[in-house]
Amino acid sequence: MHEETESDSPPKITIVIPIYNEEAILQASIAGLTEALEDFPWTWRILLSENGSTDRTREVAAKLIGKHPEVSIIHSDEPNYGKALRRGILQTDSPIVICDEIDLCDVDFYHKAMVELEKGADLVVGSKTLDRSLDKRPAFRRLATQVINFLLWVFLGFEGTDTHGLKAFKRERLLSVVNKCVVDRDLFASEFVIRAGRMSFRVVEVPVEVIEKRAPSIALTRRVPNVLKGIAKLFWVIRVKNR
Ligand SMILES: Nc1nc2c(ncn2[C@@H]2O[C@H](COP(=O)(O)OP(=O)(O)O)[C@@H](O)[C@H]2O)c(=O)[nH]1
Ligand SMILES: [Mg+2]
Repeated sequence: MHEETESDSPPKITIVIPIYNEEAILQASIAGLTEALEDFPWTWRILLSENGSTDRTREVAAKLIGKHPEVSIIHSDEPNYGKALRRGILQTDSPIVICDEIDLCDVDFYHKAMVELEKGADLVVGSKTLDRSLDKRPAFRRLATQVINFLLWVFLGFEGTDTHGLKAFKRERLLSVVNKCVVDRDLFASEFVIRAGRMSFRVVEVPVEVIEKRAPSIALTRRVPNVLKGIAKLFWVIRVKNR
């Protein structure tokens, strides 16, 4: 159900998916996602936001776009998850943005999120740690999520249960939040959720089931220094400078 209406209005939803070195699963993930969205009750498009890939990701994406007119891609050179997400959000003109990941493609979350947005939420966060969530990632990554949540709670006053991963929101309402964010890479997603709460937007969490199609492309240990640096910067900007 991705045909656009007679007018030139954008689809109701843009699904923004940051991708980096995903040649192995990109084709199958998008094929599966477009198929799962065939009976989706809202109009949609998929925007792949790629940066810095050194494998055949862009080549695979180009072939996909030829086959699926509802899929498009933007590219830049520096590998950076946060920048990719931000660029995708700013680029689209759909009223609703859903942020997904290529190893998840969780249409069940899209349904749950649309219900919450229609009930009045501004931002819906898919949480891996609620009672009804199911997190099939290895124990050390589940622990890492808890540790990050704890640091965000202590240093930034975060009161929720997850910030990284699946999200859906009303784009225009949340643009001011995106524009206030000062960190990129992994921590952009956390800053976005925390700021939305601090700016009194209605943030709702829904439980998600996380069954990844593969392990992360960048090892957890390599991400730690940047995450700690990001938390320190956010502490300074948000808690000390109150910006
Ligand atoms: N554009 C872009 N996407 C990235 C980058 N790093 C990870 N991603 C994408 O972000 C999503 C989640 O990455 P993943 O490696 O599974 O890490 P996880 O979120 O910790 O599980 C996937 O769609 C990746 O392709 C990056 O540097 N740039
Ligand atoms: Mg993953």
